[in-house]
Amino acid sequence: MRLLPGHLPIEQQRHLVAALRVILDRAPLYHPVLPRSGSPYSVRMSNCGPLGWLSDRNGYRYSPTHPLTGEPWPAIPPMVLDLWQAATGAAFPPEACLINYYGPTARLGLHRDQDEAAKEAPILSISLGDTALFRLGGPERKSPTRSVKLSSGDLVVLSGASRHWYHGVDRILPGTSQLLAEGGRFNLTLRRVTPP
Ligand code: MD6
Ligand code: FE
Repeated sequence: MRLLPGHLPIEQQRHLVAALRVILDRAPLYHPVLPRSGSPYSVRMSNCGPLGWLSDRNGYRYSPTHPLTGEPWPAIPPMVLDLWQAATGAAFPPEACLINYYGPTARLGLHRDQDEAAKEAPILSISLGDTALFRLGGPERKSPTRSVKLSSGDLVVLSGASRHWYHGVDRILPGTSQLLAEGGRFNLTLRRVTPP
């Protein structure tokens, strides 16, 4: 895992939040549920890009359309595509940008990103708003883990072995950022889905 702390200057963070607002007007945050149990996530989600990641009673999958509006996802903002190129050095663009929103008590359980046919493509994450306590593990669910603080403007690149490591968000630290008027945290996770 490569952490790029404070990579995004505050003006770029504000610019990105403004772009997110436009995206979320068209593709509203919704409450996803876990496969089988149907229990709701505490995180709300939306997507931009040609494909969006969905979790519903039937499982995890990528879809070209929003589950509630039925509309195609909005495009990934050019600034985000530039960040992908700069941070990953990949010769191909991402196809999916998952937008996670964490209120003060939201968390995300330990998981691996493994629904992509492009198994070896890097993943880029961009954090905006309140600081998160991110948990990074290893290749097995029982692998030792460590806690990493992700602050507004930080980027994380998972590539190589870490592309397949377990990770999650233990909690956010409310009130640690002034970026979002409503408080909380956005995380963008950019992925290649189909083999380039
Ligand atoms: C989050 N991030 O930071 C959740 N996945 O809110 C992820 O699940 C994640 O940060 C793959 C690669 C990087 C990540
Ligand atoms: Fe993940």
